[in-house]
Amino acid sequence: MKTVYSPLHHRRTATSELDGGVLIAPHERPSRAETILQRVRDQALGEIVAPVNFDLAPILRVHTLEYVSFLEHCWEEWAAAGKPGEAIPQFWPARGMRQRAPKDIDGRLGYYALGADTSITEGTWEAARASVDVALTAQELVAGGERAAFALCRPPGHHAAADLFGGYCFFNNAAIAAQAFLDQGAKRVAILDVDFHHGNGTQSIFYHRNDVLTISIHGDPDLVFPHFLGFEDEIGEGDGAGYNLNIVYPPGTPFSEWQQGLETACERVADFRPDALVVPLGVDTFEGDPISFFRLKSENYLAMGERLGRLGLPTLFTMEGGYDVDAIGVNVANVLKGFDL
Ligand code: Q9C
Ligand code: ZN
Repeated sequence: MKTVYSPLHHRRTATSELDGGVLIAPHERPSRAETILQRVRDQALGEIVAPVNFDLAPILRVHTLEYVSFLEHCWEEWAAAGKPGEAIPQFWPARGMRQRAPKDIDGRLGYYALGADTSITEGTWEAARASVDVALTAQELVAGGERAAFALCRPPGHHAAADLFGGYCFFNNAAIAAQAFLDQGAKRVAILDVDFHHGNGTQSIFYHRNDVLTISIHGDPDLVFPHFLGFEDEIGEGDGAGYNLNIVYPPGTPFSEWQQGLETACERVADFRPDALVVPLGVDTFEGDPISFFRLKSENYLAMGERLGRLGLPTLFTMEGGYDVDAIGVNVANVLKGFDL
């Protein structure tokens, strides 16, 4: 299958992630995309193509204009305010407080953030826009008749909600691509998120809708990020009731257990009879991942891809997490290889 890649991801080079009370070098770093690209090349998985530039319209189908404008101008406002470091939120509209975006940049940062793990930097906007272009270009390949395509998105997207950034995400690439399928005439789209973390942004964007089935298999949010969403009793609301499925596993989960969740998920996807499948693909389920707690092995990603391929659906993969940079290329390429077997 074809891979869509843009070197503009290099515009996001944050130096700080707040973790354990100190600023560390971010887990979500440029070498991630380069390692994956190199492996896709080495394994001759298919042509690597550059993205087309899209305007804001498909982004605004999913994100609010106020949020998009905030992201566009955040860095210049922060720098103009004379702040010495990267833009990191510190204050939130917590319980009992007003849910409104104030004028001050510290207030706006907190209003639009779901955590303090993701700093905004010079170039973040350009990289995040390019990441959406990558997803939408791959979406067009699939809509145009390709069996599948791999959007090598960086930064990732599945934690970003309509008006929230965090968890290393700014625009929800998978949700924007799913909406693009619908806007081009698809009746139903399924999103099956296999990243270690709950796809909270994707869930919340489609929570009240029955034209997008959202499924996520992830670490128990009682124990890990995103902490406040992703529990199994979240099944959708209103028209969306029954169209969200969360499958949760504990620390130490091996592929033999995880695979049962994938089977349940795939059966639900097949029952939904979607016109297209979007797979937010994170490989932070790997046993060596530094911030996660599942125990998948590299060979398991072949089986994962093979099962997804057996659905027989037009499929778009969007790159999400995975932080063992040495293994990320092998693991991602194994999913794509398994899919095409
Ligand atoms: N100490 C994705 O995989 N920060 N995002 C965790 C660890 C949140 C992960 C901090 C992890 C977000 C796309
Ligand atoms: Zn993740």
